[in-house]
Amino acid sequence: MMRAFMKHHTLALFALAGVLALAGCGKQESTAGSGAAATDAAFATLEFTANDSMKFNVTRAEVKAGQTVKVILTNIGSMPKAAMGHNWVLLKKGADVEAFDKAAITAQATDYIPAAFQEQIIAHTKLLGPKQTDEVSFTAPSEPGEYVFLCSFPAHYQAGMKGVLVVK
Ligand SMILES: [Cu+2]
Repeated sequence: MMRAFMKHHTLALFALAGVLALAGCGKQESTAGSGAAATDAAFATLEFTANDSMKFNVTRAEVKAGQTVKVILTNIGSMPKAAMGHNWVLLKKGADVEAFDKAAITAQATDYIPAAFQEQIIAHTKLLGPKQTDEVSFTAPSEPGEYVFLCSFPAHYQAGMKGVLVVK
């Protein structure tokens, strides 16, 4: 009885090891700053945090053209949303970032996403209060280059809450 169990157990372990070895092949991992980033040919996940000092943990991240990208933003601060809310907004190439940010100041009703600039946005998360998380998935642009992301809460971009998504 015990022997039969052991044999079965050993086989199961071998099978598991085989699966893990397969999973390890062909998968590339890369890390941008202190944020975790996992990429493969078709899919990339980028994790960002935002804090009470108006900073993203990662200010430069890379994806491949045409990749499906999932961005996860977590507000790790503790100040109230009305005073220190954060979002993650990715703008199209050639977007007027300064003008976008200026328009965002008066867009409180739409969580600081200015309606007039909707067509300059590739993707954005919700505006997050303390300890909240949101994620957004989008297709990376087909055109390689540098795309600006920012937090559009008033004054945060000016304080440095911005970064670059590099499309390779
Ligand atoms: Cu912010």
